Amino acid sequence: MPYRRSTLSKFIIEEQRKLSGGSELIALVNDIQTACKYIAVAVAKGPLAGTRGSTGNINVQGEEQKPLDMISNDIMLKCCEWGGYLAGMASEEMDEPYAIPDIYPRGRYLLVFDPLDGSSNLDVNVTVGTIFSVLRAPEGVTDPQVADFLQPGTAQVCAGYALYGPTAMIVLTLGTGVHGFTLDPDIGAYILTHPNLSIAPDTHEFAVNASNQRFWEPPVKRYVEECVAGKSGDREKDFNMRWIASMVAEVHRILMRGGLFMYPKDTKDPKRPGRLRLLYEANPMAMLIEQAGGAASTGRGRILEVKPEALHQRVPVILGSRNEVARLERYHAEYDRGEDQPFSSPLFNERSLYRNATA
Ligand code: AFP
Repeated sequence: MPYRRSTLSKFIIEEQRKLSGGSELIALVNDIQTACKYIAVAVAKGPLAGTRGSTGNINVQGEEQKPLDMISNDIMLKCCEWGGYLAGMASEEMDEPYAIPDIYPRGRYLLVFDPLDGSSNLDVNVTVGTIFSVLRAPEGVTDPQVADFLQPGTAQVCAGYALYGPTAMIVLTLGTGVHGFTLDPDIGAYILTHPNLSIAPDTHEFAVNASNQRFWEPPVKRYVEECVAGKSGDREKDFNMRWIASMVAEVHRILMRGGLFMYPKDTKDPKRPGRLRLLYEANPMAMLIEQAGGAASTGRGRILEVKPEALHQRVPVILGSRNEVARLERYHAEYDRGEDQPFSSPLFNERSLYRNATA
């Protein structure tokens, strides 16, 4: 009996009863799901709607903007601006925060989002997604400035992503566990299909862009070398590797079957401590991962405790099965204390127990 299944709308109303003052938040999540339905249709139509290719524009990130990046961004703004639940919005695709038009009432939440994460995969038809995070606006703030968005991830009241893949899904947390909903195209509703997602503490699968190996710090090199060495190395077990270049797809895989994902700090661009953005990629994903029993770290500390200093700030990301994240944090700590295990010295190509004194 399909009508007996729980929908996202029904689920969040039932969750509201557990949350203090959650009615506005629930209504905001409802507007977000409406936006995600529109984006799902736009992504699915793709070349049929003439939305492939490039706009020729470069966004604040220095990345090429796809037509669907801008269409998805506009859909999020238009579906969420009118309800009276938001004081403001910020997005990967906008240099500055978005002011709610004066014709609409303003509310007490802030919405930050990446409207179409993984969009460089659109032309090759690989899963992409929308990542969203909800914060409370500071008390009394109705015209939020950048500083009002610069809150640590622990301040999030809701985080989630929409996934546009073989099926369209929304996975979200309101702070009481992680739950997955699959879009039923027959009725246009997201159906609860994955309640109470939980990540296994151990894994044999890791995801990293290995082409950046030469730019990694030694603790990351050490970890990946051990995974690649498999049974014949220190880990004494074989690992599998994945890299989809779409964070939503990688995090979803980890929520489904465990694993480790990392885009670590590297020296590829000294001005960038990492590739992924803190406010609308790392923080919402970190909240989901932690709520599902995993861990999310910069390598040297919990992502959710990073104090943001800029709207589009980047951060190193290591997340997934908690025992693997803990191992990487240990390797970083040993490296920082000069106690790391043998590693190849970039200068003398020899293995030494301690960092080369001149390094
Ligand atoms: P795009 O949105 O520009 O495709 O970037 C996707 C992303 O931010 C994240 O989803 C991926 O994990 C990561 O970048 C892939 O980065 P590389 O292209 O360097 O592998």
